[in-house]
Amino acid sequence: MATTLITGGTVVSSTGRSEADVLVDGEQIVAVLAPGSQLLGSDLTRSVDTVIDASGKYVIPGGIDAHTHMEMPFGGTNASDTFETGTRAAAWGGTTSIVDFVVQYPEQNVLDQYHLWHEKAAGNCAIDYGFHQILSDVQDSSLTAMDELVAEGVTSFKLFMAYKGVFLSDDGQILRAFQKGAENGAMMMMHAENGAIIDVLVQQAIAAGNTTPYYHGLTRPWQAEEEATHRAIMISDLTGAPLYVVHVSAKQAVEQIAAARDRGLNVFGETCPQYLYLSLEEQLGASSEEWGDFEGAKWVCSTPLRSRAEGHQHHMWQALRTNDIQMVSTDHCPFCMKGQKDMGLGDFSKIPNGIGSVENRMDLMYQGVVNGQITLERWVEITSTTPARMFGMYGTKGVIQPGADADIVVYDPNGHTSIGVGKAHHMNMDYSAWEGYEIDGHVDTVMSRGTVVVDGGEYLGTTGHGRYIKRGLTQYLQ
Ligand code: DUC
Ligand code: ZN
Ligand code: ZN
Ligand code: ZN
Repeated sequence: MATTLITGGTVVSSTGRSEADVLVDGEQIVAVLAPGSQLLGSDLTRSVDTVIDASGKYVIPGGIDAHTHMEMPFGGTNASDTFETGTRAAAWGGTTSIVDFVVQYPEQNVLDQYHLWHEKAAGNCAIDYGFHQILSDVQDSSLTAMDELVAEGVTSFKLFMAYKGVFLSDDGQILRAFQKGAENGAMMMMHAENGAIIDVLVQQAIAAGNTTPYYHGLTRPWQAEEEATHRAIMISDLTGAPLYVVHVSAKQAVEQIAAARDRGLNVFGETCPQYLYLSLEEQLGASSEEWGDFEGAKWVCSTPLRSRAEGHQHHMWQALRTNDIQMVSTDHCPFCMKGQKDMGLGDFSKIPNGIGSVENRMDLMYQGVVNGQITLERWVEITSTTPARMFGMYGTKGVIQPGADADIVVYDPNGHTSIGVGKAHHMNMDYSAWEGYEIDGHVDTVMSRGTVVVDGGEYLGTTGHGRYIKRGLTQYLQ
């Protein structure tokens, strides 16, 4: 099998950094060595097949984006990235694993949907992929399916407190699913927004003629997020099932999670780059020649962008530092402006909800290191190591150590990345949510299970290289 030595770089883990060479044999890391090591008396740089010079660069475990929606049917259309285009874009951005959400809508059979997602992904992914399962309108059959799915490596289940008729489960249904999670060890994930409140506010806004994208955020207030987060925590406490709150954007929701953790509960929070960098005020001010004030539709997602004046973004960075929030995923759910987002011209409630960032997460979070918001080690932790532990992949993924998959990124802190300028990105979108963002760093080389898939601005990956990750139970309980 082919051997590769990544030499001269600084290997960064969630707990520290050191100058070290990484030896890869086939699909796995076989050694992490002091620089210039001789193995069995021979000079490694001469005896390996390939040498990657990482001098002056960081060598990190490949990114794990634990929240994506490739080709998801949603909002009257489909998320615009397929598994093929979305995982290719992920690879470009230094992400080597995704965990995508199998969707079950009401009336659909959970296991049929799970098999359908395998059909969509198999043979199409550039990088490795696992699945979470979305449960809508929980029924008895959903509960028995949960046991089967855990055995298949789908060890996490997302429920919704919003989106009536689409995803919503009532509190009794949520309770029953959490009871099952407590029994089989699954991680229970929650979309924590009070949908009943939101539905009324949306109707009132539209009736009053407030139809622009800005009102999407105003009709999904932080109180609806805080209340739902609290309710989810109570159901977690009552049942003993661990809770992972997805796409947390409100500082008050963070406070609920922090308080629960202080009580010793297994409650965790995820945020996304959009809630760290973007704001409702910017959405209000967004305007273009092409779209007028509909420009703001580019950033319509749920939970919504929050007010900077209220301090949500500032608080979210702090929560990332203090581990009140444990990790960053993208909630990659891309839609084009033309033909998709524009369904909501004249009625913001018809804009498909979602932002695509799977390609940009590693860079955007690295900029947090440059800006002094998080440490280099914390960057690795929130983008790779914790996602691996949270979702039962650690050891194989999320770490550079012998025996782990050779999912490795060589990141250049002296490089530069201009995101999305002139639509220059690899996601299947006709715009970038991050156009104009400048990153003081660059993804140079990306290796997926021992195969170089991106190198020096060139794509070398292949459709179908990515394999299904059969995950174990969470390794992150406190
Ligand atoms: N939020 C989004 O923005 N898109 C997909 C589903 C969700 O909860
Ligand atoms: Zn959600
Ligand atoms: Zn999502
Ligand atoms: Zn570079």
